Amino acid sequence: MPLAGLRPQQQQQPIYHQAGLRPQRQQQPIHHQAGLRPQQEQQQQQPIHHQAGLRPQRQQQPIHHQAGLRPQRRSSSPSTIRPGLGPSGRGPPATSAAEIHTPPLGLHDNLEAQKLLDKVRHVARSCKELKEKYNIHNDGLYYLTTTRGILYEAFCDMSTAGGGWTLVLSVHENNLYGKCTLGDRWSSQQGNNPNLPEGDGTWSNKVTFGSPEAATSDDYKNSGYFDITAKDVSVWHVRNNAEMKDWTSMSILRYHTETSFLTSHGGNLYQLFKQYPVRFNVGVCNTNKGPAVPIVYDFGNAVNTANLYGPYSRNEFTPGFITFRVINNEKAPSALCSGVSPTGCNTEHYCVGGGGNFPEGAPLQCGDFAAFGWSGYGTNQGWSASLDMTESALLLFYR
Ligand code: KO2
Ligand code: CA
Ligand code: CA
Repeated sequence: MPLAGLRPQQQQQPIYHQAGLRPQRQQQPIHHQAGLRPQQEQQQQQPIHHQAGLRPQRQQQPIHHQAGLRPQRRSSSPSTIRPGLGPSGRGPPATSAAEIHTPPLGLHDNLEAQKLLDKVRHVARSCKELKEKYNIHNDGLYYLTTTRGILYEAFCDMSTAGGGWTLVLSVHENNLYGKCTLGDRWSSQQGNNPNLPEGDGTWSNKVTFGSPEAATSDDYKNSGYFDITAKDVSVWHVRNNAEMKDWTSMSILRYHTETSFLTSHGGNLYQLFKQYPVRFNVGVCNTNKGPAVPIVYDFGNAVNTANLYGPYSRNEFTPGFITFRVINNEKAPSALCSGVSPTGCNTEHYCVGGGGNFPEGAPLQCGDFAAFGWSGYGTNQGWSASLDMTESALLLFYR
């Protein structure tokens, strides 16, 4: 299914429905236009969320209860007093300095607040949970939360092979000529350096960066990368700088796994790369390879996958797989080989991500897309990947 339906359905509705505003009231005096309802006029001393009519039920409770963010009630304590709550933290609203100085909500604020509340009505740990628990089936951005309660926004692919895919990372090559320089977050931004065998260490740490809308324009990693317990991955290669609504039409390759391979590797890539460190000199080519998992194509096939890489590369891999933590002739690891299973040891030409030390021709093979341009930038000759591959970001989803 195309990405046309990127945004949840309710957002298609007329504005006044979303916001709970009533069109016929807009002729009324200013405080009515601002989204106040008549029955609440006498209650204008109440905290803002009451005035705005945002909370139809259980108006005594704080917003995070309504939003379902906190399953259990918090025990009251003097240090948890919030604006609009009594000293107990849950009594009737009391006047506080914060509300006295807060200006009344305008129409615009009310609309945005309602949209936000609609969005936080369903918060889950993964897109799969959103789909299964709440029957959400539109592709788009949703809030997710981690085991520790970190709230973040992620893109959900609810269409491919049954949906429920959470975008957790993108590997983007901003400058193939920069060798472990700025933007090489999935290898090293600190130069090719034998003293930094893990480089930036991104594959096995909890650093997050980027944003979903910029996933095709810069590297991206969210908390789902290490928080979600998943079984399979899906990968899209999408033309750099493509807009989210165009991601499927601007992709050159899309596939997913169906073997539940992550289950036996800790449930996500953060755990898998603890087992298979992306670190210089932890093993030798082929002998110490991580899992090579067969793929099912959603766009493309084995032949055009092979052709995304150079002719020399094609001689030393088998298409139809995704392979994790491979090691090249010089003991430099790559994190993943998208679409292929290596049989040879020049993996730097068709695998991405790595540590901080690529000895051959140093520093020429160091970087997120390693040595994709070894035989010329985007030439698709010798060891070089195609221009399409070189200029597409790798988006990886969990399910
Ligand atoms: C080449 O010409 C070359 O590249 C090899 C690299 C590729 O990763 O290891 C060797 O350096 C070789 O000596 C030579 O430089 O070989 C199949 C021939 C390519 O690019
Ligand atoms: Ca990068
Ligand atoms: Ca080589």
